Amino acid sequence: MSEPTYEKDTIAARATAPGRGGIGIIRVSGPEVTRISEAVAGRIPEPRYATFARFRDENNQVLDEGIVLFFPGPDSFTGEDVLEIQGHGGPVVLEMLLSRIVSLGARNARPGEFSQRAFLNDKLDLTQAEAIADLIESSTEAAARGAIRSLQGEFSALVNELLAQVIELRVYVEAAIDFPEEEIDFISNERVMGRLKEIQETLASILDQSRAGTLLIEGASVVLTGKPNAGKSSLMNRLTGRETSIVTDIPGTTRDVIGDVLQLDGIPLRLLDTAGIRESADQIEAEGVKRAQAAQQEADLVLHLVDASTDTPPETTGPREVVVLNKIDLLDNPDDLPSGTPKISAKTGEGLENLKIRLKETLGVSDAEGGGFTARSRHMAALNAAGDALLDGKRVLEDQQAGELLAEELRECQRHLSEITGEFSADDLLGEIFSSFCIGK
Ligand SMILES: Nc1nc2c(ncn2[C@@H]2O[C@H](COP(=O)(O)OP(=O)(O)OP(=O)(O)O)[C@@H](O)[C@H]2O)c(=O)[nH]1
Ligand SMILES: [Mg+2]
Repeated sequence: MSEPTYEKDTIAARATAPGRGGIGIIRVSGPEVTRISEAVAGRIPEPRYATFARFRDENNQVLDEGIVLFFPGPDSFTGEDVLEIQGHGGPVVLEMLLSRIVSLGARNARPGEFSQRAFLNDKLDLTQAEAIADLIESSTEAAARGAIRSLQGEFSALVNELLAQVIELRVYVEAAIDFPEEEIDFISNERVMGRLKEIQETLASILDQSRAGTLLIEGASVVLTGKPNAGKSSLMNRLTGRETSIVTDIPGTTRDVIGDVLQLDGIPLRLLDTAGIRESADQIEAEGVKRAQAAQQEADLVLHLVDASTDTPPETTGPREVVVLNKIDLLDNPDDLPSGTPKISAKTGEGLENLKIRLKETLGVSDAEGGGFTARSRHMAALNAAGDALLDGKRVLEDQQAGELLAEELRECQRHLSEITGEFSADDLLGEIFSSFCIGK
């Protein structure tokens, strides 16, 4: 492990949520921690032992009493000296304590600054730091479990394994280039192509798992579309269990795009009900149709509802579009409908469980509860870019037998993968990531 890079300034922030609570914790990190501890708590507590203390202001008046914990660097969360002051969780008393600490030379921490220091001191890699924020933000149990797996380094381990494979191949290719008399051998060498394929397969499997992980954190948007009266609003209300949208038997009821959320086995879905698609002379409805079409463009998934009692399914569908046959309660023989298309009744609830299974399959997360970890779109983008570099590398090898160019693409691939764990990341990217954290984390 590299030497911790001690920051000059000492930072402080309340680590517990604002408002009143049984206890409130202030966290301090940096070179001034021991001096601040002596001034506020009258001592430097024994490392990692809960120590009772009275916290005093500059006139020796007691502000509060509670527990102090001292974690000397480098074996602390940030890698620096860290002090945790646990007082009573009232906003005023904590503010007084924090002001006292700031008057002693600390400054208020920026959002995510403790985690950023942990990252800079090699305590966490970037995916682990992101997992902390994701864990705090988790809106479902599956997301929280996924974030914990990422925090424990499961995602980084997969990426690092892949990275090691890429580096190994790159070294091999570059060595062959350095000995041109052997390069001919190397190009005809099946081993290089075989290794490339293996790396592509590993990457594809990580991408698969990340897709599920991204959904756990970021969710997916699902747009309901179809002709007027197909039952979109009825299905919306069924799925969410709330009377969010107005349902009437008048075609053209819904005009605005109406959103509600739904948990689908731990995946947060944003469900959008829209106006039925038809030509309309009504100015308000026409605007609704326009908005419906715009919402469809941006959706992760489109549920195209068809009234099976009056209509037939469309012949062609888009890639992210699932056709659903509704109102099967009105049919004498619903089994005669084409198989493979989900059949439901928004009115009776029939077929809804199958529809949910189909939804998950289409989103690519039939097993979200399984062994998923959280991932972010940033990770997906980097994995995709790494995959593109591999494809290009394979092409130059096949078409031009160009070892140099292959090595170049492998370097590119390596760079994208290192971006994920933060080994190679631009400062502004880091700033962007950490500034989205909460203060005190
Ligand atoms: N029998 C039966 N009626 C249904 C079903 N789903 C919806 N309906 C009825 O169909 C009519 C239209 O339903 P909505 O949910 O408002 O349809 P919509 O697609 O939102 O219609 P617009 O907002 O006008 O585009 C209402 O009278 C519903 O009660 C179903 O599964 N079976
Ligand atoms: Mg409607």
